[in-house]
Amino acid sequence: MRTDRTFTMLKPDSVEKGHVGAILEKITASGFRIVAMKLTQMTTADAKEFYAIHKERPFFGELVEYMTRGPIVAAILEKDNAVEDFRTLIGATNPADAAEGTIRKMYAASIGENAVHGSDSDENAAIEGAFHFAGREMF
Ligand code: IDP
Ligand code: MG
Repeated sequence: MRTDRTFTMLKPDSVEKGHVGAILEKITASGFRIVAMKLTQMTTADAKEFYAIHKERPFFGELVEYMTRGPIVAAILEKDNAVEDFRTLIGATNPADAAEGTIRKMYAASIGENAVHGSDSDENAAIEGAFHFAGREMF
């Protein structure tokens, strides 16, 4: 299992608010190389599958509505220790708890609309990257 790749989505709120350029700048300035990237929109079925682990949670319906309401930027990122380092860069799920200078502290509005996704394990990084990209779209 490789340990140098993670998967991210700049969520619909980031696209709506025009934060894509600033967030990508912060990601690349932090040493991540963009391996794959596209503007795309998840269907309801896509979001239910992507977030299936949360299907029993009370916020699941709200999460699916949010993640499908507009385009996202999906990307695969490469760096040593990618998963952990990217989770550090984005900060806590709730921006109120996120460290100063993290992407969620800077750009997230709430625990629900929290600007960015980051994979939580090497295994999920591979699954999530393959969910959004074909092998020929990875560089
Ligand atoms: P993570 O994105 O930091 O890994 P998870 O617990 O995996 O956080 O939750 C997935 C996503 O579900 C969050 O990023 C957020 O968009 C949403 N979410 C998590 N907890 C809540 C909540 O309590 N209320 C509303 N939405 C939530
Ligand atoms: Mg998670």
